[in-house]
Amino acid sequence: MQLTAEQLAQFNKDGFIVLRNFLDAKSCDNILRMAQIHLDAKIEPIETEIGYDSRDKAYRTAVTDYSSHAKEEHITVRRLRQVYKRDALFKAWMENRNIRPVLQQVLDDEVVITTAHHNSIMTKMPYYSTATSWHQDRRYWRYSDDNLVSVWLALDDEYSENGVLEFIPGSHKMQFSATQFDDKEYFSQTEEENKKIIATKVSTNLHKGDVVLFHSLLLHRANKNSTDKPKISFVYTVKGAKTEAIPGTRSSEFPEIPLKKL
Ligand SMILES: O=C(O)CCC(=O)C(=O)O
Repeated sequence: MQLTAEQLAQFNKDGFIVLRNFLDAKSCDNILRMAQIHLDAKIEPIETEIGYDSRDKAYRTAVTDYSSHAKEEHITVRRLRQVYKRDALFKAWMENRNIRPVLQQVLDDEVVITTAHHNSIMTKMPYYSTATSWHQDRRYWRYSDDNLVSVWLALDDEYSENGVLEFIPGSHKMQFSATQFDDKEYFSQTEEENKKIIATKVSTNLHKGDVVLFHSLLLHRANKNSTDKPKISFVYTVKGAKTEAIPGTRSSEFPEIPLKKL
């Protein structure tokens, strides 16, 4: 598949694009079934609901040991980390050849998987999940430039009540000052200037097999899951081959997987 010139222009302008019905239902169900096995057995490395939200900036920038170290029985898993190595099904999706030409277009470069970032099965569990505040993913990532894009695969329906992603179109190109963010680098919701920007937010319901590509600087957030069914999604991040992880940072501590140009 290739994006049309209009779709590519839309991605560059908005910072995201939805590819409807990209992966077939059977493949999604297979991934979901395997994810469920890892979730039920709480196979490390996992990030718990508490771990996801309570960490400070220094921890999030430097962490390389993704184990939760949570010994309690009743932890709520927020994400399974390092999924590339967990199962051939996960690896196959991250190396999917149909999406590669699209990734080459949006990166305008050859595609490299960064296993340091995202590389996750992302969950929103009923009752115990929390909302995610407005943020740019790039804030804890250390690279020579911003040419990184995340690939979000909906494994089932995603909508406002179970925490579908919301985006601020064009925010990947906006210039912000440090005062517009709080001490965890979430985009402050109380700043008058920010309120006007937040008012331009958009979101769209996703269905099984839909993919959203979004730029690493795009402001996004999500509600908590207030339904009684878990929401489980797959997200991984790719970068352009010319974009380099800064040595000595967490971004450089995990293997990169260069994908053959198609
Ligand atoms: O599912 C969510 O709450 C959003 C997750 C997210 O944006 C992130 O972890 O970067």
